[in-house]
Formats: sequence, C-alpha cells, structure tokens
Amino acid sequence: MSPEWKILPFRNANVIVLGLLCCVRMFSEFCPRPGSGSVIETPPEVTSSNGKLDVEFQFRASAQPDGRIRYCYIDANGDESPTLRVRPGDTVILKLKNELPPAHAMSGSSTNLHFHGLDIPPKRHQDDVLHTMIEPSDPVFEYRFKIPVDEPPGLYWYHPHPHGFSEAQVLGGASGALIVEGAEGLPERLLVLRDEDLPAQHTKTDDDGDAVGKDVSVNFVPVRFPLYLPAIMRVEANEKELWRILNASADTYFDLQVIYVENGQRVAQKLQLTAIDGYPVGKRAPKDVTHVLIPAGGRAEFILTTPRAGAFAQLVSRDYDTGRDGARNPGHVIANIVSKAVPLKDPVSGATPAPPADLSDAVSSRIRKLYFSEDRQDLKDPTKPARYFITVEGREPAVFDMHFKEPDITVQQGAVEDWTIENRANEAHVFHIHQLHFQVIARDGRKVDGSILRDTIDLPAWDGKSAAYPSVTLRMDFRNPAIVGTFLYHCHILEHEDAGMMGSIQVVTRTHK
Ligand SMILES: [Cu+2]
Repeated sequence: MSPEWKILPFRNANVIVLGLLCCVRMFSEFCPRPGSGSVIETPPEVTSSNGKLDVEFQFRASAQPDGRIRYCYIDANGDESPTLRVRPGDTVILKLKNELPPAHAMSGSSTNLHFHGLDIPPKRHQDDVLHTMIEPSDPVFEYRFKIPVDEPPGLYWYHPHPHGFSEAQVLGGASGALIVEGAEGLPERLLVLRDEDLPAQHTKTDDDGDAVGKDVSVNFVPVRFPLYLPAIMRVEANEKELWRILNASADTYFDLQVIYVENGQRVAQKLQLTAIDGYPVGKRAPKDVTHVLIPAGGRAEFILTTPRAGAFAQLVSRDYDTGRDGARNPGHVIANIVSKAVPLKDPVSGATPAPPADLSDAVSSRIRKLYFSEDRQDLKDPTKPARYFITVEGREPAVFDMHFKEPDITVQQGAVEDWTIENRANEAHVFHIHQLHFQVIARDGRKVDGSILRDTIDLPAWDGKSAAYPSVTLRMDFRNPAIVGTFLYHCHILEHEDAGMMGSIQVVTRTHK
C-alpha cells in the first residue's frame, strides 16, 4: 500500500474506484437510467408468493463518461433495484453476487447489504454488516431471513453498508425499497429519492471542502443541480392516493411539500401522515402537516388527494439549513405533477393498520448520553480530512474502528433505556440505529407529545453560541428477544458514517452476562 493511498480521504472513494474501473474495463452498459425531465415510472417489483420471496441480485458498477460511477442491483429479469414486496411471516432469500471489478482490498469493491428498519437479528446471512463483506471473488452470498409476523406494514429499504465505502455506493444509486404489505387499498405511489455527487468538473466546494449542492433523482429520473429541471409525475385527477416516500440519499435531506396553485395562490397541501420509517402512526400522527422532513435514510407515507385536472401542481423540497459546517440543501422543485381527468370512480379506502405499542409508559431502567462532534482543525491540509465522532459521554471521541474489541454500549436484552443524543457540531446530523425503532420523548429537553416510532431522527446543528446543544431523548426498546448480538448506530449522512461517526452496541441475554 503506497503512502498516498493511505492518506486519501474517504470522500475520494469514487475517484479511486473510477481509476480502477477504467483500468479494468468500462461497464457503461450497466445501470441504465432515464434522462432529465422524464416521466416518473414505478420501480420494478418482486413480490413474494407462498410465503417466500426469492431474488438474485448482481451488484454492478458502471463508469459514466462524466467520471461518475453508478452502482446497481440487477435481478434475474434484468430489472434494476426492484422493490421487494413481502408479507409479515414471509421468508426472504436474496442471493447477492458482487460483480464489481476486482480491485485493491481498500478500493471499495467490497459490499454487503443492510435491511434498514426491519426488526431482524444482527446475524450473518440476516442483517449483519460488521462481519459480512462480500468481495468480487466470492461466490454468491445468500441472505435468508424471516420477516417477523409482527413487522409493522410499511416502507423499508435495502442498501450497502461496507464501512468506508457506503457513501460512494449509495451515491451511485445502490438502494431499493422493501414494502411490508398490509396498508394497501388506495392507489399507491412509491417515490425513491436519491442523491449523487456532481461531476468532478462541476463540483464547487465551500471553504470547508463541502460540496455545494448535489444532483438528486426521483425513481432514478435525474433532477440536476443547480437548475433542477423537474421530473414529470402523471396522476389521475381528484384521486386519493397513498404516497410512500423513501429518502435513499447518502447525504441529502428532503423537506417535502406538495404545492397546488389554487385561485392563483401556491397552497401547500395537507398531508395525512400514515407511517414514518415503516411504522404506522395511527391516530398519533400530527394533524394537517403541510411539509415533512425526511432525513437521509428516513421514510414518510401519507395520503393525498391529487390535483384537479389541468391544475398546476408540484412536489418540492424546501431549503434545509444544515448549519455553518454543513453541506447545502437548497430548496428546489422535484417534479411537476400533471393531472388527467378520468371518469368518476367509486371512492376506495386504504387499510389503516394499528401502530405498534406506544413506549410512553414503558419503564426506562437506564439513562445514557451520547453526542455527535467533529474535528475540523486541519481542513486546509488535504491529508487531514474532517473527523466525525459519536461518543458515549465520558469517553474520548474516536473514529469508529471496525476491529473494535469491546462494544461502545452493552445492553441487557429486555431492557428499556432512555438515550439523550446531543449535537455538539456546527452541522446537522441524523441518528440511526440498526435492528430497532425508538420513540422520541423529548427534544431540546422539552417533552414531545405524540408517540411515533422511528429509526432515523434529525438533529439540527449547534449554532456555536447557545448554552445548550440541540438534543433528542429517545426511548430505546431492547425487549424484542430476536434482537440479540452486536450491531451499529451511526449518523445516516453516509459521508459522516464512513468517516467514523458510528458506534457499536451489544445486546446480551442474561446467560451471556
Ligand atoms: Cu452526520
């Protein structure tokens, strides 16, 4: 390994892979994507039958003429990153073959899969990203797990999680939706939002080296910075629909609004939230939201009535301020909504699954404090990229080490705990934990009413002045007997996760004490 190789910051992972791809061969025939301004199509689907979903993925990469690398999962039908539709109790058998060109062990040619949000064990062949690395030379790797019979119906997703290279692969488009059925009835609209680095020649960075803006896409239709030519969404007029939105970005927030022009005014439509991060919200949903913030990794599902025929309507993302040290998240239009008159139909209604148990009354046996922080001392020196930490209060901040000896946190299976997560950085972060959902019980020390369970939560930037850091207090439920073993929590801005903002947790049973 040359010294130059060692000091390359992680954000250059794509550049490294590009060099290797060019040397090996061009894969430009892989990972085809629609052009800007295209009509949004529903992603292809693979549905379980007789209690089983069987799918084979080839994980491929494609070097683009503009220097960017696309990554994709291609199934046996040649479809890219299909939505996996399952029912509670089904068995998923997913065979993954890594077809990336063989390369240096540190090049990012390793991969694996994380099934984000599912309550399945942190075990190899199920949902483990600590001990599972699939190399291009490896045979087909089989994931085999059972969707729990009580898995709440909603929107989950799959994406690669090889530490150090997650961001590059996810920015390249490696992700897909997984729907646990049980909330159907209304016409559905699945929108998968992704982000992508700008081509090198267009990349502008601020003083801290953070990219100014990113390209985004909706079901792979590109919406390109800085003009953001919108995609086209075709809908039938005046129809109640269930919109399922996955933010499969590596680094980007979406603060979504649906705007209809009514009597010459732009009016943000009321979104009737039905689920957050896959879990139904039932009557606990806040009433009449007119926008919904979805951090990277998060999902939101809501019911909406489509605009009248011919009305001007748009899906937009609002500006989200990630703080002084954060990358920009400029507001922009995602799609123009084109509505077409259809003959009147009988109204349909969707299933309204009950939300999982409220944790408000669960008795917490332990309080912990963790905090996000950054070391941005030497940003002028390219050999010293920013370091990102998530630290248990009282310990020394340290970047995550895949070869850790002791987990950062050990929890007894069966416990309920309250964790306060502070953001001591001048940049927003997103807390995510594998294997379970949590309930936000306080924000900035003030009790939060409502009891939505989620697996990702945004933490705004610290302004550098306020006496108190921004914080959330989360009720963590370790009572699921299937969730035993070692797994991860981290910032779901994957640039930060790859650069060390991750920690490990071991859930132990009494016999393993
Ligand atoms: Cu972060």
